[in-house]
Amino acid sequence: MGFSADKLMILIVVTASMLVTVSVANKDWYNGGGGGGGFNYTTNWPWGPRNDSHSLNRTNKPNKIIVGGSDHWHYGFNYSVWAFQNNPFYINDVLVFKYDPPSKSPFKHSVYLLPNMWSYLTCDLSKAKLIATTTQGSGEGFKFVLKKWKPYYFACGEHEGIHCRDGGMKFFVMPMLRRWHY
Ligand SMILES: *[C@@H]1O[C@H](CO)[C@@H](O)[C@H](O)[C@H]1NC(C)=O
Ligand SMILES: *[C@@H]1O[C@H](CO)[C@@H](O)[C@H](O)[C@H]1NC(C)=O
Ligand SMILES: *[C@@H]1O[C@H](CO)[C@@H](O)[C@H](O)[C@H]1NC(C)=O
Ligand SMILES: *[C@@H]1O[C@H](CO)[C@@H](O)[C@H](O)[C@H]1NC(C)=O
Ligand SMILES: [Cu+2]
Repeated sequence: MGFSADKLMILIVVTASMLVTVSVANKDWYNGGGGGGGFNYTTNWPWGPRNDSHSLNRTNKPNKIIVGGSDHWHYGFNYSVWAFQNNPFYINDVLVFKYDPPSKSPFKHSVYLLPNMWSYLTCDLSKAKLIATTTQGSGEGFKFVLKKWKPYYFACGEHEGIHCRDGGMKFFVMPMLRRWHY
């Protein structure tokens, strides 16, 4: 598989997102969560306005975040953009993946964790770990707790990676440490 300009672009975008995440987290840290300290959430963001009610709620409680919001987990939604727009995520936040089981829908989905950035960029599922089968997204959805301070690379594993590659069904998050009580 060649290294196309497209992939290089994604790499740059992904790296930029990490920097943005870190800098936002630091701002929270230094301001004690005050009011954003002049960081304009409307304009200082790569993809414009976003619905970030979860991240602006400055409590120490973990948030429960539905992946894709009302779009849930489906083919053809840009989850990497969604993840950008919903940063920051915090340790112990819960991601909820919702999708219909094969009995209810012709479109099957699943959730895998990819081992590293490269497998994420190339949608290489060969070393991926299945965390939710095609049936586990039904009802209340599949819940995944962001337990550690590390990047998590999520992808749908269906159609030999096509959902990941062409369907936008991949994103990563780097959960931040939650501020202490104040
Ligand atoms: C952020 O930028 C938007 C668009 O320029 C503006 O309408 C809004 O008032 C700004 N908010 C703050 C807090 O400066
Ligand atoms: C943002 O999301 C929250 C919870 O998901 C919802 O209650 C709220 O109406 C949304 N706001 C906008 C502007 O979409
Ligand atoms: C923030 O979270 C607290 C605790 O979960 C909740 O009671 C409160 O309604 C939330 N505020 C907003 C604006 O979402
Ligand atoms: C998602 O959006 C980003 C930014 O616009 C773009 O670079 C990327 O190719 C999109 N991914 C898909 C699968 O459409
Ligand atoms: Cu899928």
